[in-house]
Amino acid sequence: MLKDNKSSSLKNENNEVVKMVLSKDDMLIIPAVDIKNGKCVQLVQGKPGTEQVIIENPEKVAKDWENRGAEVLHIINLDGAFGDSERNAAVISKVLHEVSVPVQLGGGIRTTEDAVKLLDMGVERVILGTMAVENPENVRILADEFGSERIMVALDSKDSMVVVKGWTEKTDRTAPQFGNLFEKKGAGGILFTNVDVEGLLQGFDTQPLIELLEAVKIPVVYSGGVTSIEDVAKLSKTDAAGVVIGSALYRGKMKFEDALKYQKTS
Ligand code: AMZ
Repeated sequence: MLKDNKSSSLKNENNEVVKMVLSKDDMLIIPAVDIKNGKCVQLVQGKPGTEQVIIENPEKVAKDWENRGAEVLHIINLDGAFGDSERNAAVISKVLHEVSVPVQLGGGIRTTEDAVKLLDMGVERVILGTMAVENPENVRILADEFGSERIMVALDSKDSMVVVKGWTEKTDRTAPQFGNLFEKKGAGGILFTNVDVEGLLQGFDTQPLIELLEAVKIPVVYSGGVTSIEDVAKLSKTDAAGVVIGSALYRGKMKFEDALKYQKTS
């Protein structure tokens, strides 16, 4: 695919423009490729040492999701989220080189320079967690420079409060509160993760998502505890603009092709 710099549009091999912008009218089914120590892993509630899945060559995993029909990929640099973003730099650049579909990427983007570097490398949307909480004005700076569509904020919620720094530090605000703030700062989308249920493969309650959707106008992508096809069906009845699925796909609880049946693109 060819990419127009900063225009947020891609053209495929047939010269057709591929839609990149998240929308509440759509629901994208987005596979997660979480990277730790150069490998694709799945953690339980984001805790290091709980790896349930460890696969070599994340770039091959990413390419496989693309070949199976993923229109967007969700890549997380877990070492980055825990404070060591350099560790997976080489493998992330391999992933970006390997795949053609748009990538949203987060974990360890702690300065505007980190974000600019990744956006210039072809990441479609950077996901900002800790930096957005610590310096909300950086959301504004990046949205002004690259366009809101390319700036997503992560609202990771634990016991109803937003957590940062690899989910180890609690803030004093809820997801709707930070959602309002980041929307004002120009964020184009929100990744909402329910940390309490993430990786447990036991489903989730839609209420926290619905509360966030009511508080903001920008698109919200849901993540956390999505285990069965019924969970995906449940989300398709909300205004979620997408759903990130990790453990359920890697641990055989759900077939990606079945989940794709619930994908809505306008
Ligand atoms: O699994 C974890 N412990 C974890 C995780 N998956 N911690 C953070 N993250 C993800 C967030 C967000 O997408 O969901 O990393 C991103 C935020 O990273 P940072 O470095 O910007 O706070």
